[in-house]
Amino acid sequence: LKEALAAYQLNDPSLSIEPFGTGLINRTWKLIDGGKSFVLQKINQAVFNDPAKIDKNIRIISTACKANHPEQLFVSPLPNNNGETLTYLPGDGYYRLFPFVNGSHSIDAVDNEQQAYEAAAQFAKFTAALKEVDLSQLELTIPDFHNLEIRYAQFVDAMSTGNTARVIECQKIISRLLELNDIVAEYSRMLHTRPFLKRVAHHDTKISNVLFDENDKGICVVDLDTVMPGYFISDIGDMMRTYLSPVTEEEQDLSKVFVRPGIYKAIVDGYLSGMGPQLNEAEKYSFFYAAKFMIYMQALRFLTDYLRDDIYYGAKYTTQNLSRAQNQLALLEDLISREATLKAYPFQ
Ligand code: GN1
Ligand code: MG
Repeated sequence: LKEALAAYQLNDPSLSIEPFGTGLINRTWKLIDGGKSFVLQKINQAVFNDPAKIDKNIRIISTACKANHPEQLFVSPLPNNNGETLTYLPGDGYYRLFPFVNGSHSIDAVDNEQQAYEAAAQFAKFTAALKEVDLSQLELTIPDFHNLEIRYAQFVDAMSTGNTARVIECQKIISRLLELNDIVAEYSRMLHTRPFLKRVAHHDTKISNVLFDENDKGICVVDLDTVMPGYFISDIGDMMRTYLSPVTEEEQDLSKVFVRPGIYKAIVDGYLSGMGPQLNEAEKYSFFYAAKFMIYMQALRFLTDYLRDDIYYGAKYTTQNLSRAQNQLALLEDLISREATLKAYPFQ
């Protein structure tokens, strides 16, 4: 990391460097340089093939946010020695450095309704603050990132082109995911009838992407690599996916994976607190669909990766991506079993 650090004049031999966070795609380190702390990140170029697009989007949204909502904290990448917010090291890759927000912490699983409410309110505030951004200015950092038709097609393709032994091993979960493809049909209807508006969406609203203060109040959102035009179901969906269950997507004991209705309500309420006035009727009635959409898509993505020998997410143990897919399917099954009561909220 020496060269990357030198690009930011971080040359002090006493600098401490430690791997940081639980992200699956980029590599992240926390640095402590005397009294100052930073977060250094190396961008995964197999996933983000044009990091300049990320840099451009962050510049656009940070400018808009600072102009219209100076009170809102926005963590922008710091300039390197050349004044650029993206550092390219030939033969190595792309890096950026962020200030560490003092007094902040993140969590990997939601313990209580306040955390869920606060996180949802932060993501709502984020999209609401960027209402004026011209969407045509923003780059698609990963085209079709949350396009469920395409994710489904990739899954079906992996069944014939993937690792044959794994395809056979996974027959049961494959059949169930195929059976649930009404969720894709509903997405297709949505694409054609366009009930949802495009806005600046975060596209990775997992709980670890929210900074909290010591009283569990939300400070701001981070991880802006997939910020691009999108639908609110992406953001609501990923909150539901990662906050509803008391355990993370890594949990292998499926009896611990279930939906907490109080958390569902806290997400809806928190999101409406910032975005209520902007959502249209169709959107307000689609919170439940958003949850189904994202949990199903993530189950497909993990299983597709397992069938393709873990080329996207990698795996710390052989069946990790299969087990993540099973975890997501268990969550989806429990969600679907509660459809009648959850869907009614908050429209009794
Ligand atoms: C990836 O790297 P991380 O943890 O922020 C993925 C998300 C998935 C998530 C699952 C660019 O996010 O879409 O929901 O893993 N990001 C990308 O944990 O694929
Ligand atoms: Mg991310």
